[in-house]
Amino acid sequence: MDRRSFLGAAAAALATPAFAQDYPSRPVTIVNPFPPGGAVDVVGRPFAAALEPLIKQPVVVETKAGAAGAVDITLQEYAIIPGAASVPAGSVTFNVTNAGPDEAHEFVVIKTDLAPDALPTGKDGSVDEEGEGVAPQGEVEDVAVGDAPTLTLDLAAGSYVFICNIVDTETGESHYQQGMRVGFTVE
Ligand SMILES: [Cu+2]
Repeated sequence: MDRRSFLGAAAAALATPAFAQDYPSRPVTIVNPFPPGGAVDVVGRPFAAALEPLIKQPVVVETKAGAAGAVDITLQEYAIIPGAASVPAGSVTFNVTNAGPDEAHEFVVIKTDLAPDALPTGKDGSVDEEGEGVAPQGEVEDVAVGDAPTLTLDLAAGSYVFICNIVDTETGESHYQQGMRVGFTVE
């Protein structure tokens, strides 16, 4: 449900005749699936305050963290594929899956204004995670084929790059150089 239909549904629910009688008999909770401080939150709290004397019941606006800030991430040879191009700032849960078919991967979240293919690298081709212009926010290491870990981070608005920074010890190939890098936006 988007913000507009959420508010529309809330207004419609309150416009019913039953509302003017003895309903509701218990505290009312408005669940806001968007991050605190967002458009719904800004409208929802004054709305709740105005509602309380009318229905003579406490009205609580509850923010469900992560309900909107979730992104599916598919790792494979050799790409990182986000299920969305952007997400609202705040708590973000990444649902990571390694689709393989053969190799373990990792998922590293880097805040940077650099292009995905322009991060500073070391001699082995891997990204220097302490390099200039690169601010790692968190990661999941050693994700085996078929594994599906989650990673929840508190992310500020800005530009990000997701990478897999594994270097194959047998072939010496860097997964980053092979294409496991993609840009992402937190709004
Ligand atoms: Cu990899």
